[in-house]
Amino acid sequence: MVSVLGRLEVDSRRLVMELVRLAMFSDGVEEAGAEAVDGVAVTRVVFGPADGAARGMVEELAREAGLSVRSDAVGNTFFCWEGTEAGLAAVATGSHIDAIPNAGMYDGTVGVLGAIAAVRALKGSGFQPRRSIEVILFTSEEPTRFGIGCLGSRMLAGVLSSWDAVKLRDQDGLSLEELRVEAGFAGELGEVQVKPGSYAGFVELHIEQGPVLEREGRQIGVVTAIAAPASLRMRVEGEGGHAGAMLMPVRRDALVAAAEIIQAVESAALATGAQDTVATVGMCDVFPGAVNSVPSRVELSLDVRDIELERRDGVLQAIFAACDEVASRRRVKVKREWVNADAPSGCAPEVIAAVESACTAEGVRARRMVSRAYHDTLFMARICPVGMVFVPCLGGVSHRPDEFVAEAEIAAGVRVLARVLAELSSRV
Ligand code: HGY
Ligand code: MN
Ligand code: MN
Repeated sequence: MVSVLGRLEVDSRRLVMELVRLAMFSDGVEEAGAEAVDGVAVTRVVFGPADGAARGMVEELAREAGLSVRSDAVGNTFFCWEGTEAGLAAVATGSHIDAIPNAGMYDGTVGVLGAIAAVRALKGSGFQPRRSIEVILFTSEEPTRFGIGCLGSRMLAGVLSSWDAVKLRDQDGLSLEELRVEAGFAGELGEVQVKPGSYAGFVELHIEQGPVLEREGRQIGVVTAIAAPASLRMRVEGEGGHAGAMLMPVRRDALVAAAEIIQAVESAALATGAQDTVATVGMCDVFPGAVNSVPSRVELSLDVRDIELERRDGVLQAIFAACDEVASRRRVKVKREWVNADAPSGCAPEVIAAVESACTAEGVRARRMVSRAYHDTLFMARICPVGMVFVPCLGGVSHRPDEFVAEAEIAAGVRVLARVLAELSSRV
């Protein structure tokens, strides 16, 4: 472990204020009358007005910290601290600032603003990296706008081709092409994929989004693997009709069929008996959506994950079998469209070791763990050795306005991240 000059001074008060300031950039679609909870509700959809303003704030902080700024054609933005041997492959860190509707203010943002704070602390300690250190703001980590998660890191890693990316449209039919150019990201999508060997390592600071660290009184989670996410859209087609006049025996009610499918999704996940198997139907649109009309069509969005690929795919097969059974018994059609089905990623032993020695140097209580949430690290693992540093969140809550991380925990995460960056960027 590189002996970083002096103690790392992290101005955590300033960092928390920056997180609060960033949270003010929100598209504000909180449902009127939504249950009032503590915390700041943030919605920040990629290429929307709040996203643009938030990006501007982060760029300002990066420049202030002496980092250069450049963006690629899909909106990934790179803040670079040039190393003494800038010809060597860089070491990167970073995360995302987009937020799903009615989310919290720490998911992703801790990994972007915290990385800039780590660079400030390293500069303040007199450290000088041999390899350049890049803080990456990944575009569209959340699937909110285009349906697929980690759009920016998938393209950067070459997992999603520009041919497939140009087909992406949002719910209003607006294309990725028009939206990215309107947001100021021109250039060729084909140039987003980085050249092999561009990065010597990547480490992401992120909130745990689960209860383990808090429950065990640990300050840092040393991530060893990231679960395999799969998502798909389903369309259930029945027969619409008058809610009063259509007799029950002849009905082919799409919503009742969909309800059975949603139940089957939960049962298939529970049936594995493994706590790492999770499945969710997070979106359900009913057509025509009138109280006195029998639903003719339902669109469902499905999210199934597991740290073990075979087990996840077994759950998907069980769900498909249930769909076929419901379809024939209820005489409805169930159509499926894949959005993504990714393999899990393992973190690299050398990065895990660097995180653990940084925890020792900082005297923090840490434990190894898997991540069932996906992150941009899942795709950076396709092009370089990766690791993640988790900090605990209150009650394990995330993707909700009452998501919270204490200042001291954020500060510990930033100090550990800084030490890992110092270590990785000093290696030849
Ligand atoms: O869904 C996820 O795991 C991440 O928060 N986008
Ligand atoms: Mn998220
Ligand atoms: Mn996240």
